Amino acid sequence: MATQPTRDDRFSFGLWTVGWPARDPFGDATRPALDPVESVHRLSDLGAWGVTFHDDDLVPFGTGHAERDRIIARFRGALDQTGLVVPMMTTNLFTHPVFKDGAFTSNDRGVRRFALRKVLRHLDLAAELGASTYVFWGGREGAEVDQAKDIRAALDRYREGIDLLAEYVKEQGYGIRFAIEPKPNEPRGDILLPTLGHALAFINELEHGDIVGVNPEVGHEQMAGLNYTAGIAQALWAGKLFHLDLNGQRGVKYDQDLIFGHGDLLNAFSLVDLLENGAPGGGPVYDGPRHFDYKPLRTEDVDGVWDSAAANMRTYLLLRERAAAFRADPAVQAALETSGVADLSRPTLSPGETVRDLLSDRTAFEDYDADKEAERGYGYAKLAQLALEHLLGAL
Ligand code: GLO
Ligand code: NI
Ligand code: NI
Ligand code: NI
Repeated sequence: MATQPTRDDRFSFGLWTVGWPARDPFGDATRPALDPVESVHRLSDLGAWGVTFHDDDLVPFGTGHAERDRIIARFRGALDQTGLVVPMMTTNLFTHPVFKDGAFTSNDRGVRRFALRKVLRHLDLAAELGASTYVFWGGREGAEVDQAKDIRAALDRYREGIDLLAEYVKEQGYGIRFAIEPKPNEPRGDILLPTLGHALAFINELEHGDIVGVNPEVGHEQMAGLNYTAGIAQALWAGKLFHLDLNGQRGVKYDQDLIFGHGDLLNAFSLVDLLENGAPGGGPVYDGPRHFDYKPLRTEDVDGVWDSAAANMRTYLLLRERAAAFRADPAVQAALETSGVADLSRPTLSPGETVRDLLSDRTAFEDYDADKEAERGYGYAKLAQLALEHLLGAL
């Protein structure tokens, strides 16, 4: 099987990923800024399919009209030359000091109005460039001081903002869907919509929630100690997996944005298995971009940047290959059978059966020998080891 990426694999990268000059809270940049046009060419050469970006990644904050048009035209030239597409775009609502208390949820109304305008302008460009997804990562929507932020009011304003923007997209007929990216903390002490579950609950409260889904990031869920694959499965179940951010994270700590697979590798394996092969019991599948939101290590020079970009795709393809072998292995099929994995897809009540029928079914309770039934082993240890051995290429 191929471990050389092709356009069909639909790998995409944020301009801000490879382009990160590696400035961190404790140190200066260790690499020069990259020209977005060069990034497009390099990503294309590596076999990527798409490129994504924040408004300010391409057009620096505060750039005048004419210069903005020139920059965009030059960027479009690179897209045309390479055939790279722009599947997703997003807004930087976190770098400029004006957003220090948030964007849609700043206590300052003027900031909130400015944030909406900043998004609206970039949404118009997203429609022009044919992006189908628009991501909202509310990095500054949060607080450090409990008394400083009325969370209920902040959620009202968050909803007002997202609904207004969604209504605009519908009115304009842009055909763009929104994807909210949860994150528990960093840069704020606590961020609103900290996990995928919070985001799904928020979406349920929207007026235009039909075009709003989630963009879960591996590291963000793992920063909250959560299981990314399980979260992705729930987002699929809810019909809300509109996009995803792939990377690596090693435990509950700062947002590492490692190369995909360079964190919890077993979870990366189960993720690729789910994305590529679907759930064992069927159900909705994800057919969107395989988007990488990682940061090349600060220790790397420019060569290391491109090595790391290639590593994300190669790791994904290797895992895809191992996941296919896992599913095809008769020993795995037998282990799944022993574990009763497919049985979970069977409704607990039979067709037409009512709660009254259940109450009168003595085998379900009165005659049910719980102690005896509890003797069953589920065989999960064997299943886990089969997964691990396939992952290692031992089978
Ligand atoms: C930061 C986020 C950020 C978003 C990006 C897209 O932790 O992952 O990189 O993905 O702003 O909206
Ligand atoms: Ni992130
Ligand atoms: Ni991250
Ligand atoms: Ni992200």
